[in-house]
Amino acid sequence: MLTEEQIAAYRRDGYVKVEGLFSADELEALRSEMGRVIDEWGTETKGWVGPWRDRYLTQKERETTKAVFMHNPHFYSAAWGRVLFHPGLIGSVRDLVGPSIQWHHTCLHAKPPALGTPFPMHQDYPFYPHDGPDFVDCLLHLDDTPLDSGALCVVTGSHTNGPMEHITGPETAPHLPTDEYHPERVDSVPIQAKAGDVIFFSYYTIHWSNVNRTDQWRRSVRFGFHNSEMRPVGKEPDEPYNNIIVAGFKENAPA
Ligand SMILES: O=C(O)CCC(=O)C(=O)O
Repeated sequence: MLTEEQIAAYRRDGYVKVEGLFSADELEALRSEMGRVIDEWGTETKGWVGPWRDRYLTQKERETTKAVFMHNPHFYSAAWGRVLFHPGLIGSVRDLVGPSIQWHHTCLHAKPPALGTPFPMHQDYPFYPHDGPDFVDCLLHLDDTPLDSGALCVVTGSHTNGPMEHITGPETAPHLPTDEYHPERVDSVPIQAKAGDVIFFSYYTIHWSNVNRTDQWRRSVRFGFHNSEMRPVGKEPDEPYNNIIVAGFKENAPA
């Protein structure tokens, strides 16, 4: 599904952007169904909370950012359920971490026009720690995402750090310490995207994104998939850690 170059880029850089996985009709259905899901079920918040906001936003902006986040769009729309078995998406994930793939989550991150919320520098690992590297996040863009819409920015090669210490707690979303990890201190690469593009990135890859300053929505949906041999960290052996197998077979091997 992916080329040798794309697979090599993912392994080297910790991310790769892939175009053309979805047909125009598939994309249009996903865009319009998501619009309906947001209209009927969405709730606007100001976005992730935490002390990091003081370092990423002016005082006025801190109170006026907007976000619509939503898990499990397939609870509302069959089109979104079918994506979990989309040959192009799952074939690509298999090329990166396969052959046996377990779905972990689907989550909408929508940044409304003026002033869609930013995200601080972080890895996704602390949100859902597992016992290996073969966990890939797939950011499907539903809208064209130019730089000033808050495009995803990644720190190239940072996945080789493995899991890093994050600021965590009940009052904050996990994020890297802002004194050390802030876009002004650490170089990152912005990945502008077209609607339909998917950015595959390791859950170890450091990333962030800025506010949406355009007059258009910037909607993207993150799918998390991992090799089915991996197990969540910190769960008792008898706790359930099963979820939908979207490719291959989950063997009952010791973790
Ligand atoms: O959608 C974005 O810009 C970033 C989202 C993010 O940080 C994440 O998916 O972990």
